[in-house]
Amino acid sequence: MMTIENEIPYSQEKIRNDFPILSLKIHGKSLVYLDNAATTQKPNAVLNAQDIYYREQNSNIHRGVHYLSEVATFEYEKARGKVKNFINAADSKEIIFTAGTTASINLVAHSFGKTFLTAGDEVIISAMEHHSNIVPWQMICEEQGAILRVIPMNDDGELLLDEFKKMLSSKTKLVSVVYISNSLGTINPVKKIIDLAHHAGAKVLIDGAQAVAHIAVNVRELDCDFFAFSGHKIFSPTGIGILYGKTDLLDQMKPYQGGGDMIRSVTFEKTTFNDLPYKFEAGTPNIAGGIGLGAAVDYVNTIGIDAITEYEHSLLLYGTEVLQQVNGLRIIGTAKEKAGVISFVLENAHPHDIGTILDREGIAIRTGHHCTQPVMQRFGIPATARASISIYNNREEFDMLVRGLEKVKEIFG
Ligand code: 7TS
Repeated sequence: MMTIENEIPYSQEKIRNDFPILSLKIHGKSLVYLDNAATTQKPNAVLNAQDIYYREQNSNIHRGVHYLSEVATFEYEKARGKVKNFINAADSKEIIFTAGTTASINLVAHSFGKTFLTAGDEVIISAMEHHSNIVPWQMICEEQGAILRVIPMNDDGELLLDEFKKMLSSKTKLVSVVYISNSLGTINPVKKIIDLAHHAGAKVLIDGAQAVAHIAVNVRELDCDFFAFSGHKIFSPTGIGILYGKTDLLDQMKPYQGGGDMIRSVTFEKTTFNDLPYKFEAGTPNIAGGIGLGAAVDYVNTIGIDAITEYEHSLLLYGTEVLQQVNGLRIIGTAKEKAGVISFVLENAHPHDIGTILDREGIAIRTGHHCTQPVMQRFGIPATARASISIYNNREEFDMLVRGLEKVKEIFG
């Protein structure tokens, strides 16, 4: 077995020690956490930042002149700046705090949709979208009389770009696609998709939920119009996320929700809206979550996103190799460009049974449709078992997963 230390310039042992939950015993066994596509664990740096906020800085933001409010506002806005730098946005006002990817996509669907979509216009998504990048578009298309179209994929789980090209026309107003599929692991050629869509005059939203903790994201290089992600998939708390949007577009879009903080002045006759990003941030936000996300970005920067990509890729290759040796196991999602998500089915065993038996071994994987029912329909299966990787995982854990699967096979034959 290869050592990890020569592959990542930050020792595995140190990384594992940064995450207190990893030392838990589950059913008397050491925890093997391979459900990172659902949510990542949190390092001490993030836990401490949240704790300090609640113990020493807790106050509402953007309103008080008192000391605590100024400190809380400063820390929250500092976190916004960290996210801006992390994804290379042009300006902090393009970074909108939301509750997560789902909230970010709903914001764009509603706000862009109400501003720009009219009857007969088209929105294009792909066959491998998470439900959160399907349902909001179905809802707004129905409301506005627009048409929703879907880019198909091949048996490896790769999008058919030639089909996409044929779909594009002057009617296409928005293309919304996932960067990395949560159920197949496919890394989509989003730069190419963005360029093609722009050529047709359409705007592009990238669902970066599974990308942001695993590969470098540079929104200006991609030239995407919107980019959405969740904090909890990048070592931060739940209930915080980001919508990046280009200033000129966000400026033209109607606000999503009304309330405090998003206004400049209110009378019963007329309300004027606040500047970006506050126009889209109605109400008291998840302040501790935002500060936690800032700490998570610092943490990722300490390790280095490129080192993370490289390490996780080598672990993906190892995991794929050992899992393929399990008799009767079939991997779903075999794209050439893949990230650390391995979905599989096993002969004679339902994914839920696999998950339950592995749980008794302390191994956490996800089973089900992963909120991508159309992907399951495309592959003619009800569900998969899914192991998904983060920086604290290692080869021993994949060896344990394989031993766990051998137990499943003993039971189900
Ligand atoms: N888009 C993708 C690609 C996702 O993987 C997820 C969550 C979402 C959007 C929604 O993110 P949320 O934070 O707003 O819920 N994916 C998963 C998963 O694979 N297992 O649990 C959640």
